[in-house]
Amino acid sequence: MVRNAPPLYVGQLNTPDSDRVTTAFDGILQRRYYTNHGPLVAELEARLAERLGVRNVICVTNGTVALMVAAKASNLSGKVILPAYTFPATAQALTFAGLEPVLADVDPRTHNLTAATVAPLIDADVSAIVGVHMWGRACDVDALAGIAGEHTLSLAFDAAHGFGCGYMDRSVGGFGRFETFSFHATKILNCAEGGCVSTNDDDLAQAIRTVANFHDRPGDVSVSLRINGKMSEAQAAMGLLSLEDFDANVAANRDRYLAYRAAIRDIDGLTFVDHASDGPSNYQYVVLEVEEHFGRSQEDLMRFLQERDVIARRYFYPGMHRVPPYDTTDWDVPETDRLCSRVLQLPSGDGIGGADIDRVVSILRDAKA
Ligand code: T4K
Repeated sequence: MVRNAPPLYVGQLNTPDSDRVTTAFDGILQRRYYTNHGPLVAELEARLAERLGVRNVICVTNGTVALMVAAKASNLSGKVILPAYTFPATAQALTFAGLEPVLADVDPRTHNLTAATVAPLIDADVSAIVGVHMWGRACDVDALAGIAGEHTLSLAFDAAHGFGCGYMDRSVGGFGRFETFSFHATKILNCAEGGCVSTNDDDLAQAIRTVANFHDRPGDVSVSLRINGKMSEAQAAMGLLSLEDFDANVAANRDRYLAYRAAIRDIDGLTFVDHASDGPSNYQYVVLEVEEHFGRSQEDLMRFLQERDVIARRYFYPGMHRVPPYDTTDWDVPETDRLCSRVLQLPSGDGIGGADIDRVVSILRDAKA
């Protein structure tokens, strides 16, 4: 195979220019303060809270730990309902927090949990519902709040994909008891690795701060278990720079999304998954569904693309419900199975220009049998 172009990845890094990184890291070296709620973490928390319109943001090591510590600090118990169609971290974080994940199916159009998919799974052992704003599309938070309220359940959201997204005119970040974000390298807002919990509940925020840090600090409360989930100053420095660039990066993502969408819409057998039109989006992911009449399976198309250095991904194949430790139950999640065998993510993020999109689309057209 002739290779004439660099590989294109899902979630290419948005990188701040090196002069700004050097200045920020020089500051850390001069202060000789690397971690444990340093000034950059405090500043990042304040800026994130302002941006999300919430009272409290607690920055931690990554999005998985954010969900783990928030679930632990919320004193949830027993079973927690979450979507089967999600990155394994959502369930694994809850398992680490001592909870029993119960996997619900999702809506085929939005790829999100709904009140209808949750309802049949509620029993006396369920204490909470955790929605996931898949690809940044906010869940129907009002419907989920309705069913949670009816059964006196806690409601929370894994907003790993959702920074800068919204539900109608409300920003993701303030829904439910808490929401958790990922600032992994591949996310539009990134700290290299990082994450945060957002909540309007001041008492819960204090409990999360205590659970996430062994070091005693004023305001700590009594909790049953603690862990080291601290964000470092280096991570916060990257996050602050990324936040400065955030609006420009969203605008660039939107241009890429619209270019892909216009070019792919007429390829018979590929369904382009639109971002929500009823609220803001960060346009982070470019998502396709491969229909049967495309003539190639999702796996076959992924390989075809990858052999041509287009490193498409099939999140979340084969589905968390099909791998340990969750595969011992016979979950009734047909839409999740359908999505796991159809969905493909195309290269996205910084450095993907118009010519790259033309190249990807031309390979998709060549792949059509
Ligand atoms: N909840 C949900 C719904 C999530 O989707 C995630 C994570 C979480 C919770 C947990 O959040 P974190 O604990 O991760 O903060 C990626 C990301 O690692 C993960 O954050 C994300 N969701 C998931 C959907 O995708 P991988 O293992 O497929 O990605 P990775 O690291 O292989 O990167 C993808 C491509 O990007 C690579 O093929 C190469 C390129 N790349 C990657 C890195 C890290 C680079 O070019 N440079 C880099 O530095 O999971």
